[in-house]
Amino acid sequence: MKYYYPLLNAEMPGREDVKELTPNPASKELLERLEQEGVETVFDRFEAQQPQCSFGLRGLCCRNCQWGPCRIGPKSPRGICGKDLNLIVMGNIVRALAAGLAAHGRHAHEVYMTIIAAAEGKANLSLKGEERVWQLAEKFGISTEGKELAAVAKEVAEYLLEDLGRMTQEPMHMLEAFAPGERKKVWQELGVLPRSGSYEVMETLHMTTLGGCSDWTALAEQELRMALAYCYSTLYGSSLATEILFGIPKPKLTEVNYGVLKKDYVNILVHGHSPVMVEKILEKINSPEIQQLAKKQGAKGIVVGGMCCTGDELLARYGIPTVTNIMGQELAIGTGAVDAVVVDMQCVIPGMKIVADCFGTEIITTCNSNRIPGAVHIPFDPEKPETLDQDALRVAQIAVEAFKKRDRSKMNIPEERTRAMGGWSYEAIVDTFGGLDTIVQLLKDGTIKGIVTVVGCNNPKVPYEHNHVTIVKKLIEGGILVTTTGCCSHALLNAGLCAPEAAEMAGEGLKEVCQKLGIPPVLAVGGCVDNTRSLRLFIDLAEKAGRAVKDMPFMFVGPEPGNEKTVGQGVSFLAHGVSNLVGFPAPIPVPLPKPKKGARSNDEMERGSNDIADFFAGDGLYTKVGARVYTEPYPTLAAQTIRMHIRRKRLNLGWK
Ligand code: BF8
Repeated sequence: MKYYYPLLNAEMPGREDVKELTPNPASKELLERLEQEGVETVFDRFEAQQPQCSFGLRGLCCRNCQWGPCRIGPKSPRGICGKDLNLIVMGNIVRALAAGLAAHGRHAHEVYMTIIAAAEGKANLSLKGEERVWQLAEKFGISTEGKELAAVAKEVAEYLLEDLGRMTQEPMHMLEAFAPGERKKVWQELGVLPRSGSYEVMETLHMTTLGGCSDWTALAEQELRMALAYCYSTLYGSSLATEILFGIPKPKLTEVNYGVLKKDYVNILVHGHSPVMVEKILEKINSPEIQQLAKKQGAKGIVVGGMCCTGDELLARYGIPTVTNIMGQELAIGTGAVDAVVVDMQCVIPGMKIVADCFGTEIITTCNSNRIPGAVHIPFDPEKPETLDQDALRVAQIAVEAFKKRDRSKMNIPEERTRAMGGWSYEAIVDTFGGLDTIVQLLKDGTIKGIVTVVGCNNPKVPYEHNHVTIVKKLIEGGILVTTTGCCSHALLNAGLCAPEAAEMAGEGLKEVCQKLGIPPVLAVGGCVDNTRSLRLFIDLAEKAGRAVKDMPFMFVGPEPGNEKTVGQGVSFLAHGVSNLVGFPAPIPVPLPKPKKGARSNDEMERGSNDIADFFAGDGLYTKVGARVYTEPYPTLAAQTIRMHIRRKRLNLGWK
């Protein structure tokens, strides 16, 4: 690989490495094409940034006040205020989690407010997930006697909003309703039960401001507290609330990948995270009025393709084909066939608009938090939902009218189309297997060796999508069932691992089960907020097995962590006792081995050490929650580490 960082004991790819290793031929084709056209992408900008700052890479730079920036090294082991390595590194990690919580919190807020708008009849939306409304009402202890669905849904949404904004020390409704009893006790003893998403973000920024908390272990506790707020007030809440609005997904077969775009059709990509306005836009796109408009423009029809988590949501509910993830967004526009990209919130990179301008692609923004200069802006505001229908119609019109402007000389759609199955909600998984008891039995008798959720972003520090696909192939070969979300799921969907035929690649046991049920060994469960579907599965399976989650053969894997949001994902699972494997060491300094005093050979090494690495990877966190973080950038070694972890858990359980 082109770049080697001895400080991290890791290598990073250059463009040529990416072209050689990326598993999707369409990505390689588009990369080469954009290179020929002289269009810059994330892959070029990554190279232009080399070498990256070694302080920043290890989390050793503090920019929290105007005295700094301060960098920690042998010459200056403390920042100007006196902060040491531990405080700076942990402060950076905890602030990243706060930013991630804020992002998912804003997403959750939009969904909760939309339920209220729908329930009050202000937004023209029906509540399709009736079953979820009654279930949550029961879990929250809301009386339903004599009440209409809408009234109960509104109360449920208000409970969820409380979890997002509570300022006083009362239990969180979602945590009380869904967390395992064993964990509540652990968290109570550790003193890490949170108040709400908003409160914990405020407290974290407060603790890490100049002259704030000087005890890194207290920041580490806040990390756990905030992860619980993140998990229950934003992720879990918004996943269930989206089901209230648009229904609980069921498995469905479709085709994905860049080849779903069609040259004579209007091609519209939907991108971002919030599934609210896009549902209405989809309704308008399917209306006779917009279909006729497309014909009038000379198109044979309209293709809608999904990117990032909005794409995952639509795949799950309607089988809308997904195209790509965060690092493929520029490549998708590079097909020259995309007429418009409709974006809502998060993971929409500024570089996308630059490529869009090269290809004449219309960008339409629909969230006031995610503005892009030069884009058409038609926002959705759940507190002013009256214009939702007319706004969605306008978005659909503009997207379709962009077809006329397409420069056909620049068009080059890769052929790749891949069969895939999406829609794996919690209920869909449990029902398909025939209940939790059956899954527990399959785990106990070793037919399925373990369940691993492989998720998260892309990161240019590893070869694009290579690690996702390599790791997962080796896991299913080893009889491990995989669930996936987010950008990772796009890599796995496009690689054909989410199609029932992929059962052929699975090891003995898992292969037969998947073939019998007609399902893939890799289950695409949705967008990143839907990681809570996998978490819920882990919690409920452990309960059925009569064990704690920490003892079960489960793991959380993020081969390409990128967005700040992923910090909270990993720590949420850790707090529940599920160990993590991450694909890149930063921003925790790696404890590199060093020669022993007087050593005469390279074999005589001492284990390097630092408190934060020990906390996450050693016994610090493990003694508190029964889980730790493994870091491995090389995918074959990563898969071996995961399989070893699963094997160790099985041995401890006495399962063969
Ligand atoms: O929430 S995986 S890059 S798209 S943050 Fe973003 Fe990461 Fe992709 Fe969805 Ni999740």
